[in-house]
Amino acid sequence: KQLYDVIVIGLGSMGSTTAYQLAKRGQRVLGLERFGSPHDQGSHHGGSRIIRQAYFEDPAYVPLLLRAYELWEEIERESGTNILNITGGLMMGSENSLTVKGSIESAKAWNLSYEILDAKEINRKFTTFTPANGTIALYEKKAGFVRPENSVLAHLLQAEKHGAELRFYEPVIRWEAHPSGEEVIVTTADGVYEAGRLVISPGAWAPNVLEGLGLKLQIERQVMMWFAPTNGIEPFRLDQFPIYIWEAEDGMQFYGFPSFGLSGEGAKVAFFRMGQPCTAETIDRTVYDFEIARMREYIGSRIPQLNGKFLQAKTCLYSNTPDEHFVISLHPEYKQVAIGAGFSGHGFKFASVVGEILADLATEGTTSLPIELFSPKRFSKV
Ligand code: PYC
Repeated sequence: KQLYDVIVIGLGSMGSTTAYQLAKRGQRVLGLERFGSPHDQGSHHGGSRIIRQAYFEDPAYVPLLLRAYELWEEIERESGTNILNITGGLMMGSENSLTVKGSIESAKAWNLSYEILDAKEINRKFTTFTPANGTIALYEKKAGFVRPENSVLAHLLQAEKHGAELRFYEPVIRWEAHPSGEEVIVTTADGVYEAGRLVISPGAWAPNVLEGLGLKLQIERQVMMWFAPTNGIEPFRLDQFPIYIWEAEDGMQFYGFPSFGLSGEGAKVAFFRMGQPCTAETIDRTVYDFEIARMREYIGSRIPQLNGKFLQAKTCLYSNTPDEHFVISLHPEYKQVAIGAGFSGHGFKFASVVGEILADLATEGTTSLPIELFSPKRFSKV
C-alpha cells in the first residue's frame, strides 16, 4: 500500500501552498524540496511581491485574484502571520501604455473600483512621485504586497500541522508516472517514494524537471535593489507610500514598494522583465555598478527622493513562458500528475489560489476556477 496520496515536488511559492491545501483536505502528503525553506536561490525571496486586482496582463486573471485575496486572509488567520499588506497601488504610464490601458480594461470588465489620476494629481496625492506631463495612473486602493518568505513558511508549518511530511535538502533525481494513471514513483538522492498523485511545482528548475513537455521556458535573471531616500524614510513608509508599476516612455517597466520591516531605511525597486537569460544553476549572482546606474536613470527624474544611497541588491529568477501566461494543468500525458510552472515574474500574488487549484487537480482531476489560459497545449502538441 502506498504511504502517500500525493507527492509535491518543490516547496517554494506554489508547492508550499499546494502542500498546505492538500494536507488540510486530509490527503497524506509528502513534500520534497532541494533547499531549506524559505530560501534565496529561486523566486520567493526579497521580502515583497506586488498584489493588485486591475490586472493589465489579462482580465482572465481577475477571478483568480479575487479568490487569492480570500485565501491570503485565510492563511493569515489560521497561522497568525502577516502576509497581505494593502497600501494602494499606482499603475503608471502614458494613456496608451500597456500598464494603464490593460489595467483599465480589467477594472472595467470586472467592475473593480479605481481612480484615474493625471500627473499633477499623482504628485499631489504622493509627493515623492514627480511624473512628467502626459503620465497618468490607475490608482487602486486594494493593491499592495504580499510577503513571500512569510507565506512559504506559514503554509509549510500549517501543512505539517495538518500531517504533511516535508523533506528538505532532498533534490529529486527523477519522477515516473505510469500510463495506467494509478501511481507515481519519485526518486531522490535519499529514497524512492510512491504515491497515487504527483504535483510538480519546480519554479526555475522546470526546464530539467519538466523536460520534454515543450514548455519553451526562458529562465531569466532579475535584480532587486534597495535605496535609501535622500530626505528621510518617512514619506516612503508603509502607511504613506503605495506599490507602483511605472511604464516609462521607452516601454521599460519598473516597480517598487514602501519601506517596511527588515528593509529598514530603504525602499525596494526593480525592473519588470528585460533581465538576462540564464539557468537556475548558472545565474550570475553578482550585481554590477552599471545595473545600479541604470536604475538611477529611471528613478532619478521620476522618484528623485528615492535616488539616494544604494543599500543592497539581490538577484532572483523568473521562469518565462513565450506569452508570459502561466502553465497550470494536468500533465497532458499523465492524468495523475498536475503541474504549476512558468509564472513569468508575476505569479507570487496568486500563490494562495494556485495551491488551491493544484490541490483540486490532484484530488479531483479538475477545478472550478478558470484556468483555460494556462494550458500547456498552447505551446506544443504533446
Ligand atoms: O506581478 O505585479 C507584479 C510584478 C511587478 C513586477 C514584478 N511582478
